[in-house]
Amino acid sequence: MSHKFLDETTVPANPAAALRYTSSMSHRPTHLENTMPHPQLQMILQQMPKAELHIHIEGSLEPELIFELAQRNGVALAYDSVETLRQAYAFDNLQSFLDIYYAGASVLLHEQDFYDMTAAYLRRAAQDNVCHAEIFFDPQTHTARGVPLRAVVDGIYRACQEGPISASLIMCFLRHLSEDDALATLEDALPLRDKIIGVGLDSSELGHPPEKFARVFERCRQLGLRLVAHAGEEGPPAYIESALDLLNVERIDHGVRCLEDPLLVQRLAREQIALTVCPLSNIKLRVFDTMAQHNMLELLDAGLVVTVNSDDPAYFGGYMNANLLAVFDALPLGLSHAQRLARNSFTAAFLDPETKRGYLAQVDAYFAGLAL
Ligand code: ES4
Ligand code: ZN
Repeated sequence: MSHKFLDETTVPANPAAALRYTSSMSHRPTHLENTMPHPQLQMILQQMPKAELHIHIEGSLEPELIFELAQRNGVALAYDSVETLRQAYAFDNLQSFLDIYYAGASVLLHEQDFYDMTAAYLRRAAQDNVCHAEIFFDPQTHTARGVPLRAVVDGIYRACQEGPISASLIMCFLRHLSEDDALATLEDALPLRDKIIGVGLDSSELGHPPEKFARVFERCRQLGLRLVAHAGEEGPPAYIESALDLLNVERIDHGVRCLEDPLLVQRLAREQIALTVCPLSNIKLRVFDTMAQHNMLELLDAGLVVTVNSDDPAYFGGYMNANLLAVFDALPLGLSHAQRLARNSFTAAFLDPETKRGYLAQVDAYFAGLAL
């Protein structure tokens, strides 16, 4: 609770002044690390305009919608209720999560299912004042079950066209499958090229280094697709380096293990390569034991373009703002970090320069408006 951390009587009545107080505290006493940020800072984190750049749309499928779609489509589930399904969400690493995540996605069969899932996410993201989302989807998870790629892309795309926020699609290749499978998927997607802004690489990281996908990423680059890859979540810093050098990616998804290699950190800072960090995901999958041990502040202090994202919000316990609140709760982050994270989310987005400038101006106007 905030009153444990800030003596309310010392907080000026002017909220902006209270925030300066919060943001100027470089380090909270460790015994108070689990207190919530000051209520005014919480409100700002919630209300500030932001983009989400790392969200797997299949990871936004809430248990209720999984059951609804299972019933609608006559798909049998290994769980008899929403509660027992939710109870199964006890992961201790990436693979244990992926197994249940792929099982959840098995209820998605028709274009309408992909539409409903995406529309639910977009409505929820809008509540968190996300104004723009770049949405990952895993085509191979569905085509392997006989779902036509067109049903997947058209359903997700149709929801994105309808708002309430701006959104674009990033098609991810599953790294536990072969590069030939990825190449065939890309071929399949060519008629849908204009509905996709870029490609990514996800699923089981260890043992599946980026270089396995050098040819398919080169082909995507030639097609003018934007490139990202998961790297340095469970995998070593060398995977971040090979994603940059061999896949030519423009952003790194997760990337939190970069701090193990100081030269790599220098390079990421120099080249301003954005990291799409997912705090609640990192705790659920035990990349860090507790949020107080998360390296977000070190990443920011190293001058990196860090962004905060929800990854698989239905599985990891929260959408965008829950991620922001959790990390600000556990770490000595203040107002200036909030503004930096909001700006970074748009700076790193695949938006045209003019739209990007508009969003950045919105962020700056929002923060300038606080200092009344
Ligand atoms: C994922 Cl957290 C994470 N890592 C890798 N691949 C994924 N797919 C969905 N969530
Ligand atoms: Zn991810």
